[in-house]
This record gives sequence, structure tokens and C-alpha cells, in this order.
Amino acid sequence: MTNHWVDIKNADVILVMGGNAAEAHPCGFKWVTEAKAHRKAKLIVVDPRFTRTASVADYYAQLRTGTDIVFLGGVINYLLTNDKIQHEYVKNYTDMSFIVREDFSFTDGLYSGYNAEKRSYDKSSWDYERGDDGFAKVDPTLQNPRCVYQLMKQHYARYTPEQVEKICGTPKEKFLHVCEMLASTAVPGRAGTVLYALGWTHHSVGSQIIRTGAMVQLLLGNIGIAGGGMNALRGHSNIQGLTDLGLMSNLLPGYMTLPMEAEQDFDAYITKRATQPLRPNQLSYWRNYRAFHVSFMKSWWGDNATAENNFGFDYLPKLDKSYDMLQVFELMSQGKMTGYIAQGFNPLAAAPNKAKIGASLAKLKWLVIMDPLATETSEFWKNFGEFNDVDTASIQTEVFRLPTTCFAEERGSLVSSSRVLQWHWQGSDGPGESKSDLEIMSGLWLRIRDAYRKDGGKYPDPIVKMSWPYANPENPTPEEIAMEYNGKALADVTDPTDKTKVLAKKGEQLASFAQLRDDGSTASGCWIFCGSWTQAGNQMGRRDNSDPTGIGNTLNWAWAWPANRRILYNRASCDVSGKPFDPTRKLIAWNGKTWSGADIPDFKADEPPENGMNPFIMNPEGVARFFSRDGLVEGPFPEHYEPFETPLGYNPLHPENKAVVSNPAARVFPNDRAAFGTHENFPHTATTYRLTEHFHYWTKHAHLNAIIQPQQFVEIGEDLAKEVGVVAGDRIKVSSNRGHVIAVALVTKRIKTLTIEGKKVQTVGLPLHWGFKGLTHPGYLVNTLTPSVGDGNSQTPEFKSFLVKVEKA
Ligand SMILES: Nc1nc2c(c(=O)[nH]1)N[C@H]1C(S)=C(S)[C@@H](COP(=O)(O)OP(=O)(O)OC[C@H]3O[C@@H](n4cnc5c(=O)[nH]c(N)nc54)[C@H](O)[C@@H]3O)O[C@H]1N2
Ligand SMILES: Nc1nc2c(c(=O)[nH]1)N[C@H]1C(S)=C(S)[C@@H](COP(=O)(O)OP(=O)(O)OC[C@H]3O[C@@H](n4cnc5c(=O)[nH]c(N)nc54)[C@H](O)[C@@H]3O)O[C@H]1N2
Ligand SMILES: [Mo]
Repeated sequence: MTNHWVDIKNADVILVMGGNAAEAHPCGFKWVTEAKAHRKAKLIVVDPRFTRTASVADYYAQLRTGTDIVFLGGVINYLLTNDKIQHEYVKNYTDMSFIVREDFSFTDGLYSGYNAEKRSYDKSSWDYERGDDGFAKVDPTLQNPRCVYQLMKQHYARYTPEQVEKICGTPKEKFLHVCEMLASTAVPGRAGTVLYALGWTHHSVGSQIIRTGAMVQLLLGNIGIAGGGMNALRGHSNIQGLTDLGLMSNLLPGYMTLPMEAEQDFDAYITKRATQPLRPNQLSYWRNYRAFHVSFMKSWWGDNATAENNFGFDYLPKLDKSYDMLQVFELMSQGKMTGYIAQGFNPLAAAPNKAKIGASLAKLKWLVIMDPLATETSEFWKNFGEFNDVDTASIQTEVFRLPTTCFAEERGSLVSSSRVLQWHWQGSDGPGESKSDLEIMSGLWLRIRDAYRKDGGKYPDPIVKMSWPYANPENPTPEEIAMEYNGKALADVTDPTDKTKVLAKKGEQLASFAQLRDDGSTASGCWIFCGSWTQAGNQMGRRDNSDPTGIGNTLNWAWAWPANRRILYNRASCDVSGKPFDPTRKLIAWNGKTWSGADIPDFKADEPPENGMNPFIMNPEGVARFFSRDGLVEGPFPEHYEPFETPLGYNPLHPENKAVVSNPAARVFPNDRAAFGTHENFPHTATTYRLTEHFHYWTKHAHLNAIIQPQQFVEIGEDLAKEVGVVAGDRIKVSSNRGHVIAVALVTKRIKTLTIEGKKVQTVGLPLHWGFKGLTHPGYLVNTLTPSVGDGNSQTPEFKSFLVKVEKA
């Protein structure tokens, strides 16, 4: 979240789109209720189904799955043509005035630089014109036909209300009503927020959907203000912590990135990421990349990371490609993997195309499961009749189960969607032979290191030289790990402008990432967590909920990254001179000497406004981007592409161009492409989702949850039920090109027939919780049906839009 849970109470308009917060985030949803009760806030829900969130909304609009870019692109077009934008904000704090290179173009669904064979773009033309001074050229009048404003206006002129109705199936009047409600926040005195989750991410164009939402928010001046923002409601309780700590295959902690194979040179690696300002007087905070990176390497390799060996740069793996979940199972399916460790992960249930996952696991020599429970994955080799019909005798994979404790049986920190690191304490000991993940992983690590020490191997250095400074190496404490992530001074750290002033003495915990150095004198495992455990102690354990301004920021409750800031980009809540746009929702202000107020300024605290530094300090431009010059793989402006399994078979925006039916830059493995179905054989559009009563695949092991949602069902609308001749309670068979699911039909008014390009489209809804383990009635894994293709940038699978056929069973 750019903002945080409590801050939702400050909103006047709340758009829940691509999520179902009342169901999946019922606790956080109370802040929507607060905003409605105390501010008369209006809640809008846009979802293919009338959800529990929709049931308490002021306005609901239905759309076809996978068409959010058309809807949101239509909103952009509406805001631009009706001049419903926050002018001062957009003019000063975005790239609207930047001039784009002459050779950048967009023709029939493709941007300049496309290579059809590689399915990827050469992005060099997606950039600004540069002046002789090296800075990007701008035209503050916005008249230049090559400026971002003009190009964007032209791009989205195609996204008319009529097109929205034809492609999304949302009636024009409904769509325009949503536009008007959102547009009401274009004035400085009103705030609108966007809450989204998997209804936006689980698409082959997921990242671009989110970008389109962010563009709407920028036009309305809703980023960086109280009650505004782009708010990703995260999933598992610590999934925010997972990305923060770099547990994606291409990341390092703190959103640094691993080098690619071609990046063998340390200085070039740093220079590429330590971006220099693209406009005068801008901060470009990633300029400090070297300090963050070197401190991280010192934390991992200690004394073995030296200036002479580039702080151990050679120890880091250099990636030939991304090793996301889809890639890993593709390699496994080709028999290229020997073993796999599934830690708190149930891929047979959670990953797309179950048949592929099962067949891939069967090719492993060994499989390790670290989990408190016996999961579907741990028993993928057992025959469970129709639910897992495998030939056990032919599977040779050796499976090891290592029982772990659960969150309540250990202490440590959890990072919430609000970016708040909150310490929690242990409630009880784990049962039986269970051990904490920390103890199991440490034990594994020490034995692997011993093996490398004994036998050598190809390149043992990264392993044998790693530092492991814990009191009990077999079981480090959560406190030791947390202190390491914060970081400490390895030598006295002094003020760069006055070397006699010591900011942190050797051995002390650091106070903030501003103290990190690039010469090896500091260590920090995750620069954005620096400040969470200082000399003053564990900031994550703080429990003072006082809120002197009433805005809800509670700066003394736990600790938020970065720098305990609660609302990102909060400099943008003030005009150029430093006065809050909305004095009733004041976050910070310039008082003549410093920036201060109800939040930690997202800015240099003593930077006078007249210096012209802009709010978006992580971007070299200093401003927010409508034109994503080096961002996403599909293009600098989001464009609609159909899901890989489309009920139409063509892209209505480019009906003649077969190359752009679906995302032209998404990675698709040949076998997965062969497994796609078409609308001729699978005429119904399907989506998958959660219910409040269960958490994925594991609460079915708990009696209470199993009692309140005991049995698998599939939701279909009344028209479809009639069409296939079933009534509520009948069993239906839902098939895709990859398999089938049989379950009870729940016939509902909450899913309506859509008219898309003159054709009827039916939506089928599949809750995802059932399987063949646990206390509920056994059921089919819904990922039997889903296709194995991901978002072009994140590789998040397209779980939310695929094709099926519904029949009476
Ligand atoms: N009770 C409970 N809570 C949970 C979880 C759980 O299993 N149980 N899981 C947690 C996890 S890990 C996560 S990631 C979150 C997920 O939180 P959510 O994303 O809110 O959950 P979902 O139910 O997967 O999907 C949300 C909505 O997206 C809609 N949708 C589908 N396709 C589209 C589309 O193309 N466009 C739009 N606009 N909407 C679409 C669906 O109809 C559904 O209502 O929930 C978390 N919270
Ligand atoms: N079709 C479809 N598929 C989906 C989704 C969808 O919307 N549609 N959603 C996707 C999303 S967003 C997610 S997050 C995934 C969820 O997929 P998973 O993360 O695989 O599912 P979970 O059941 O939440 O958790 C996996 C296991 O973690 C174990 N566990 C709990 N606590 C601990 C612990 O402290 N240590 C260890 N080692 N294990 C623990 C649980 O017992 C459980 O078996 O599913 C994805 N799959
Ligand atoms: Mo998730």
C-alpha cells in the first residue's frame, strides 16, 4: 500500500476493483465502514460478480474478467476529455510535459521495437528527448505533439464509453456513473483511494492493469495524500515481508535486483541501478544504490566482503532468466530438476494446471515438504480416486516431511500490507516433533556448508565464506536476525559534511538508511528495514497508539518502512510552495525551516521548496510517470490485450492483428500453449476466488472451518443454468482443455450474462479452497482447470480469466 489500512477512513471515494476486501480482508475492511459512517464516503465496486463487498457498496458495476484496462483506460479518456484532472498536481508532479523521442510509435497494438520471434521489445525508443545538458526535454505548455500529455490523450481516445460497453459488457450509463464518482475527487479538497488485489494481478496483463489504476489516481491528484493512494491488499500475513526481503528469484532485499548473466562487472552493475537525475535539482534516491548494496553484502559475507573483491560481487548468482514458479515447474516437467523444497507452499493445489504440476513432481528424485500439515503436495503420489487419479507404482519420488511450527508457535516480525513491521510473541510451543522454519533451515544450511567444506565442489566460496554470527548456529533467534536486517556500524560512521561528528559508533545499531555507507563500514541485511531495530531497541514492538492529529498515522505503533513513514510520496500532498492542498487532511507542510506534520516527510526534511525538488524521489525524473520509459515489458502506456483464453478469439481494439490478440510480450512455454483451449470448445469464461470461511488449502484441516464451508461448489448464473439444464444443487462438470472438476451447482443472481461485441458471455465462478486432504468433503483442486501462463512482468499466473465448458454431470 502507498497508504495504510487506517488511512482508508480519510477517503471520500473508495474504489474496490480487482479484489473483494469484505471477504478476503474482513478486518481491514472496517476502515471502509468507518469512512462510510463518518465521512459519508462512497464505495464503488467493479467486479465480474456481485460480491460481499458489492453488497455494501453505494455503486456496483459488472465487467467481464480480464478487461480492466479497457474500463480504466476509458476512465482516463473520460478524465482527459472532460478536463477532470487536478491541474496543479499533474502539471508539477508528473511527466505530462516531458517530450518523447521521435522514433517512439504505436501501431495497431504494437509499440516500436517489437521482435516477434523473441516476443519482446527493444525499449530504446521508449524514452524522452534529451537536451545538450543531458536532461530530459520538457514543454510546460503541454502543446508539443510529442509530449506525454498529448501522446497519452491520443492513446486513450480509442477507449470510449461505447468501447467499454462492447468489450467489458458494462452498460455505458453505469460506466459513466463510475467515472463521475471518481472524477469528484479531482479537486484538492476531496480524496479517493483504490483498493485492489488478485482480481488485478492474476492476469497476463496484471501489472499493466495496476499501472492503469495508478494513472487514474495521478490524474486525480490522489497519490501521496491522506485518504488516497494505490493500495495493494496483500495476501498471507507476511507476504509483504516476502517481497521486501527479496524472496523473488530476481530480487535482493530492499527491492535491489540480482545481476543478469551479462552483468559480470561490479561497477557497471551499480552504475546502471544508481540512476542519475533526469531533471535539474532532483534527488533520484537510487543514487545511493552502492551504499545499500555494499551494506547488504557486508551483512551476508562479513569480513569476506572486501573492497578488493568488490564486496563479494562474484558470490552473487548471475541470472540467465527468471526462476519464478512457472519457470521452475517448466524445468521440472522437462526432467531438469533433481529435488525441490516446498516450504509453506502447496503447489499441487496452488499452481496452475494440476496435471502438469503432478507430472513434474513425479520426475523428481526427492521432494522436501516443510509444513505443519500433510498437504496435497506431500501426497501427490497417492491415488485419491477421481480427485487425484495417479498411478502410484510408477512414481519414484522420495518425499520427506519436516513438520514445522505455525505463526502462533513462534515470535518475530510480520510486515502488513501497510508496510508496518509488527513484532509478535509466541503463544504456545509447537506440537510433537515440530521445529521452527528458522531451526530447520539453519540445520540444513550448516550441513550443506559442512559438505562444501569437506568436498569442495565447483565454486564453494559463496557458501563457505558466508557469515553466520549467531550465538547458537543451529538455531538463531528471531531477535538476532531482526537486528541483522536493520544493520550496524562496522566502524565509526561520521557525518559526511563534518567528519568529527560521529553518527554511530562501531558496533552500534544504525538509526536509518541515511547512515549506510558504500565503503564497507556499515552492514544492513535489508536497507528499507534500517530503523526497525536501533540502539533504542526493537521499534517493531512499540504499542503506543496515540494519534495527536487524528489522521490515523500512529507513528509510535510498531514501525513502517521506509523510515517509519506511513504515507508514501507525502510531499505531493502539498503544492509547490509547501502548503497542503487540503488543510483538513494535512500530512506535512513546509514551515519555513523544515517539512513536518503528522507523518515523516517523504523528502529531505530541510529541502526548501524553492529548490524545486519534486516528490517522486525514487524516480530520476523526480515526478511520477504516465509514460513508463524503462518499466514494464509490454509498453509505456497500458493497452488492452485479451486473456490467453479469450471468449472472443480476437482483440476488439485490433480485430485484424493476430499478433496482439493476447499480451504480445508475455512468456509462453510451447507445451503450455498447446494446452490452451479455444472458445469454440470451451465457450464459458471462468474465474477463481476465495471465501471468508477458508484460508486457501489449509483451514479445511480445522473442524470449525470445515463445518461452516464443508463442500465444494461452483457458482453459475441463472441463464447459464437454464442453458445447460441444471437447477441449484445439481452436480455439474466444469471442463477446460486441461481437465475437469465436478461439484455442486450454486445457481445465483449474483453472476449475470454479459453481452460482449453482440455475443452472450457467461461467467463461471470457482471458489478455490477444496482438495483431497483435510476434514471437508473431498473435492477437486480447481487448478485442474487453470492455464499455465503468467503476467508478462511478474509471471503471476492467469488464474482469473480462462475458458471452460459447463455441463450437467
Ligand atoms: N478468508 C480468506 N482471506 C484471504 C485469503 C483466503 O484464502 N481466505 N487469501 C489471502 C491471499 S493470499 C490473498 S492474495 C488475498 C486475495 O484477495 P482478493 O484478491 O480480494 O481475493 P480473490 O477472491 O481471489 O479475488 C477477488 C475478486 O476478484 C474478482 N475478479 C476476478 N476476475 C476479475 C477481473 O478480471 N477484474 C476484476 N476487477 N475483478 C476480478 C473476483 O470475482 C473476486 O471477487 O486474500 C487474502 N485473504
Ligand atoms: N486458481 C487459483 N489459484 C491460486 C489463487 C487463486 O486466486 N486462484 N491464489 C494464489 C495465491 S494469491 C496464493 S498466495 C497461493 C496460496 O498457495 P499456498 O501458499 O501454497 O497455500 P496455503 O494453503 O496458504 O499455504 C501453504 C502451506 O503453508 C503451511 N504453513 C502455515 N504456516 C506455516 C509456517 O509457519 N511454516 C511453514 N513451513 N508452513 C506453514 C500451511 O499448512 C499450508 O499447507 O495460491 C495461489 N493459487
Ligand atoms: Mo496470495
